[in-house]
Amino acid sequence: MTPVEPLDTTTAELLERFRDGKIPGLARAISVVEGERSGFQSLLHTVMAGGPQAKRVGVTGPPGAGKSSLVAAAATSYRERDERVGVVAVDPTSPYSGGALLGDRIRMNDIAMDPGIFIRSMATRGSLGGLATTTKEVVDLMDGFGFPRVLIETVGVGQTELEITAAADTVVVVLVPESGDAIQAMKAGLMEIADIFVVNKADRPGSARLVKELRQALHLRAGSALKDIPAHHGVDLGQAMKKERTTDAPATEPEGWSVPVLTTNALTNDGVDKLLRTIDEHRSWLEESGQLEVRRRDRAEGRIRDVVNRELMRIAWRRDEVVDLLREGVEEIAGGEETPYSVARRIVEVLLR
Ligand SMILES: Nc1nc2c(ncn2[C@@H]2O[C@H](COP(=O)(O)OP(=O)(O)OP(=O)(O)O)[C@@H](O)[C@H]2O)c(=O)[nH]1
Ligand SMILES: [Mg+2]
Repeated sequence: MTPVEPLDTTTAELLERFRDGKIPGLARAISVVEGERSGFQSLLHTVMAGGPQAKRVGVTGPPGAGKSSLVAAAATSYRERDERVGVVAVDPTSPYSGGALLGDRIRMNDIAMDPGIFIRSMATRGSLGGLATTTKEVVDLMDGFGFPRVLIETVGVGQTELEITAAADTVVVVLVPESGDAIQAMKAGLMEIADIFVVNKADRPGSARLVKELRQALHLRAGSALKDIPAHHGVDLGQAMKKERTTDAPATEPEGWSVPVLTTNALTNDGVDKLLRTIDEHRSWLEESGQLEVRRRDRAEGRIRDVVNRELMRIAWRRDEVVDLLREGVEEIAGGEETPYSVARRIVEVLLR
């Protein structure tokens, strides 16, 4: 394996605590990575050397849909089964930290004492508006620490919602009757990213209608996917599509996973067991179909790009020569001699020299 840079003594000591399974070691490693402190790349490199192991489940959806409540319910259920679980929440409102959410489910004392669960809320978003590279790195730390399952909550606001696929193997999209109809979900690109749809707040009016609409939308999508396949082997596609649209069976994706639409009430736990079973079923499908490998490769590619972008930016803005050109350029632009484009070009030329 290509070495990154040798571990300094502080990082080596930290790694030792981390490897010992000490929660403070994990917390410290997260701070180092979040702060991009010295040695963080070597730390991640060492931790990730074994490849991904954890089952990564992303939970996304519009603000207030009940994502945190569902994640808390799921985490509680895993703990009851003695499964260790890590939670990463990109959640500006962060109900976890105050214990408001988990308080009545797991006593905060128990959580503090329980090395089997670790929750990290992050208010960070990437500089480009997507899921921050740091967030994905924290997921990797939890994986490397040995949590067999990592739940990732991201609040869906437009495009960033779609980025959950860059961190999770299984994507659960949580909607509520108030969040709009299936057409909106389609427009937002949610049909493409959802492995499982959950209509939460099933106690509220309109949830049955949303479930029905989502199922119809999924059928339509499966139908149009079918339409793209050239007709051969004498299959009557028109007939097949008609049949599919009228059945009540879940829509089948081309690769063979039927995106289910489930209902939950995160306050009473209704439907949560079924959701957890479905997540496991999706896992089995990922493994058996080879999709897990495909997704992991896509993620690896995305991560290489992320890290190269970040490294290039560091290299660029750390060079005195570049900073000088920047300062001069600002003056030249003010004097009407240059534009940001001519200045940027000069900087890039210096970097590539
Ligand atoms: N009636 C009802 N209320 C729910 C249900 N699930 C969650 N809530 C309530 O909805 C509110 C938002 O829940 P959260 O779990 O914080 O939702 P969230 O999607 O994590 O919210 P953000 O992270 O802020 O986007 C809270 O007041 C919950 O108690 C449900 O199934 N039924
Ligand atoms: Mg939340």
